[in-house]
Amino acid sequence: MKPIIGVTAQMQENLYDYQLQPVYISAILQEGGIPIVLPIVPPEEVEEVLDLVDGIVMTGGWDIDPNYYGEEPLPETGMLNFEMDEFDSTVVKQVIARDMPFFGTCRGMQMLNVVTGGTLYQSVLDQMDHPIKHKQDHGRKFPVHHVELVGGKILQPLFENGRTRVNSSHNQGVKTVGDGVTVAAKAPDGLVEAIELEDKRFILGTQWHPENFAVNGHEPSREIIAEFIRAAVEYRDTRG
Ligand SMILES: [Mn+2]
Repeated sequence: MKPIIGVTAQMQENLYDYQLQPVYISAILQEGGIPIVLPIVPPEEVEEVLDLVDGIVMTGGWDIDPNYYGEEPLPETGMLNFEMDEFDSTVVKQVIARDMPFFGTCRGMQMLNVVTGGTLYQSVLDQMDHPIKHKQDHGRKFPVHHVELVGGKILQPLFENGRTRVNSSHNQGVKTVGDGVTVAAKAPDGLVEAIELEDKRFILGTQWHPENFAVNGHEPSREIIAEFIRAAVEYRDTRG
């Protein structure tokens, strides 16, 4: 049986509108998982929702409320959604407690960092000294900047020369990392681009979107998702 992968969606202004880029679904299907899109439910219902799945893909989306890491919002902070922040942060907490496989991209990676006690740049462009371009104007199918693979157990073995070129579509970024968090990749301007919880089965966040490369046959990106799916199978088989 294929593993069931819960995929978070973005809630729009209207409570009844969800948005999800189909590429997440395609990439999970391609590597042998069965994706299901998760509704945003109150924190007390998250546990039962997680009982239904073998892994979580936390997708990109709105900025995270800076109150989560003890800051007042700067004018540069973008759109916030309080129900999503509450749901996503609860999911991350419980995923870590269960040691359930987790792959977060963009906002999903930032949420992993914030939940573990890290902080964010509310605006990479305005708060970093000499940032490179992190909000590309072209499609995510094409890269914009390099990253160096600097640590962790998941990503580094997949990129032989220790370096790759990634897409980039973010306003916020990791400023300080959380507890137990390993920095797995860095951009040339020093910005953290991937994090892992090394003592867990598979908990990975990438600031970029490997799913867009994976569906176009980029082997290391495909392998990131394939390894996540394998971890979900293992999790399912060992939780009894
Ligand atoms: Mn970037």
